[in-house]
Amino acid sequence: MSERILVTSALPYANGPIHLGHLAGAYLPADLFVRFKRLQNKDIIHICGSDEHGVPITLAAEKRGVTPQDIVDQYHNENKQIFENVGIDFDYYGRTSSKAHYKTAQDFFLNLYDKGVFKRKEQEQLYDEEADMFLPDRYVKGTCPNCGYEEAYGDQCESCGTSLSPNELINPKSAITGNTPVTRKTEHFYLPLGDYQPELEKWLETRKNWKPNVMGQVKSWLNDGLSDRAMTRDLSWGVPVPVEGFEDKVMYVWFDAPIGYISATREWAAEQGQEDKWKEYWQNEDTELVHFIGKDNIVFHCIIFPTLLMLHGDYVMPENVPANEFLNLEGKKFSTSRGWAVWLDEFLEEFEADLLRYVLGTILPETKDADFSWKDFQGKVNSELADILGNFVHRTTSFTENYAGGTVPPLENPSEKDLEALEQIQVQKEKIAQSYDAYRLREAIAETMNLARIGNKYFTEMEPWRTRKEDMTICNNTLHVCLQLCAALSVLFDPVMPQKMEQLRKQLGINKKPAWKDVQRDMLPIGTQVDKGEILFHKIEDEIVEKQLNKLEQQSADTESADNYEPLKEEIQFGDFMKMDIRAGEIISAEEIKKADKLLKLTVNLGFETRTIVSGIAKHFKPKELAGQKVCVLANLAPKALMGVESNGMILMAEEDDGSLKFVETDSAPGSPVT
Ligand code: B3M
Ligand code: ZN
Repeated sequence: MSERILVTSALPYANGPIHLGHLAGAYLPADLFVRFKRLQNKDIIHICGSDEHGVPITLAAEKRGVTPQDIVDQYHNENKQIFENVGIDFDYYGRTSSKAHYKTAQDFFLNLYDKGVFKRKEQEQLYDEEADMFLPDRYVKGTCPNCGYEEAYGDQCESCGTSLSPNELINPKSAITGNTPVTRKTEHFYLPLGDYQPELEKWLETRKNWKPNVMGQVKSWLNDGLSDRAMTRDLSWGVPVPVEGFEDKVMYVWFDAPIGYISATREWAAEQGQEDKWKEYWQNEDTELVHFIGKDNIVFHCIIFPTLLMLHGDYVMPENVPANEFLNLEGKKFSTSRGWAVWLDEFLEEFEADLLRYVLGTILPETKDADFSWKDFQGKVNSELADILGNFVHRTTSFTENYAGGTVPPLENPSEKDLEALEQIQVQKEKIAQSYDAYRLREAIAETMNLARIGNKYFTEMEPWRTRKEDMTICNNTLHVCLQLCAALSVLFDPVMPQKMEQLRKQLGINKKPAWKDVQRDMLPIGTQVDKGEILFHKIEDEIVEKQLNKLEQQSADTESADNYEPLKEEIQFGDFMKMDIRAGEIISAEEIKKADKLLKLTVNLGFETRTIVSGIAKHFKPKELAGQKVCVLANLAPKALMGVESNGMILMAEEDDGSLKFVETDSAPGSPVT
């Protein structure tokens, strides 16, 4: 390992809250690694932030009827706080809507533009005539040409994982209006990845220690042959393209987002008053750049961004990209739209962050998809944290308090077994460090728990409850060894459970946080005051887990049924509403209209006048049953001729999900305003 390490975690889109799946993909593994390296006193920084551009953001804004800025402001702040609450300790959490980011991204773009890297091409792209816009990426949905999934996005099929372009979708539909798009010509800058493939491959060959799941995916991209990728978009939300004639276009989100790592590092440096410090991390060959991401981001971090970095030339290339596979939930894919998720903020209302960090850490999807289940969560908390680690610490500290005067007893004439147990501190410490260094974090955690297992077993075998009556020297030796093991654990487990380990160190009388190198068999000086303190881990009862399972089922059922409702229309202002003049009315008579089987001609009493209104309710009501029906009428709607009859207003109706219609009734006197 080199002098300096720069760790980045994928910038989450600021379009929704963070769930357990996100945490297990990138942020927890990154944080474990960084905390371990910090204990080793390495020069390491952890950079992350919000990805605030791209179609996921604008679509979320459209759905909610707010601006993209509203969306990113909300989720940037929320997500930043959630990460803090779960103990993900970033050195800097930036955002790609910042001025500094715009500047960095535009400089980067111009650098490549000036070098003539981009190909300028005019191509046919999908266009929504009603919404009057091009439909890049997720603005189009349709059938996947690869697997036939009908809800595939214009950039990717979530069912089979194939990456797509909008033109490839069968039966494409606009995500905004549902219309079938037309095609129109538009001009964009393309990155001709194929031209740089040989150079990229040469560099990739030097990446010997990448995970097989990552290299496997990279190889498959390379085997298919890399093709041109558009780096600009016809959208209004994003970093403006700094080239004349392209002012109304923005950068492709995957062009600007990874540059966000650089911008955030610059902001981090500036915040410390050392403007140029970011260069030590990005522009010094002695720095190792490590990207923690989920598997769906592999192509961007292992192929596209490295190509951009290579072409720019001023920056370090990634040393490693230890991407994770996906985490499932109770055997099914996490899905925000289907309500199948455990949200972090809600989780943390019920459970301590360290419990989650431990359990998720033991099941990280490092080599294949993994599954989080509530039963498993309970099982690991109860049988590992409480029964092994917690029990070992509790036995040791309470025995010390009760029978050794509450201080660390000396080690006198240690037995073979005592020495063997002490030896394990060094043995496990090395194993754990090796695992962390190889990004095998599950293994690191398992080996750490193994030290607690060794301690627990040793305690049982030494039977201090017997020796305290027979030979206090032996009992003291046992307690001495166990206390040293507890002290070692309080550091070795620190990357995983920082809060709990601080609590443990307090109990053990360790006031200053030790470093990794301080973990030794004699870490705790003889005579140190030990306090049994509070129990570290409480068991989780069955009802608690059942409650969570029910909540998940309920949430998913609620979300599914919410899907059956018409989506809300775009937000309007109060003034828009006030323009409508709705009045109480009463139908006097109704008659059919020739050749119009859906329409009825109604005569309506509005108090101040009687009007003719044509209404599309013929399939639902018979003319003769309508006389006397109380209604609400939009009375200031411009007149319109329908099948030769002039209609002067509109009758308000409610439509149920089976398509049936009901009148919106009022008992008020005809002519009364409805507001
Ligand atoms: N926002 C995709 C994601 O959240 C994307 C990552 C950007 S990393 C530069 O999965
Ligand atoms: Zn597919």
